[in-house]
Amino acid sequence: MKKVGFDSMLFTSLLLSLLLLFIVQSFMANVAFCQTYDVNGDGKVDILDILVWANAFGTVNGEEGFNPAVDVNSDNVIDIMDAVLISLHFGE
Ligand SMILES: [Ca+2]
Ligand SMILES: [Ca+2]
Repeated sequence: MKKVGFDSMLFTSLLLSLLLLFIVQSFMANVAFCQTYDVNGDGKVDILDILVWANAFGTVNGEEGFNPAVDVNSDNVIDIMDAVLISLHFGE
């Protein structure tokens, strides 16, 4: 039983490491692409941009409903990372 506990802890650590790596990569991708976070183009980053994100949430490039403007980390998936990145620029 102890071994199972250790394995799940190792697994959790691995997941956290991957998440951290993913976040760092997302930020670097953003710097490279100079993506705008004002996804609806009204001049500021606010809750309306999050609503635009929510409408496209869960879609991948090529699917109906996919909005490339909301894919701010350019990974061809509209997921929580895009919302996090938009949120980080909230009010700009
Ligand atoms: Ca906006
Ligand atoms: Ca994305």
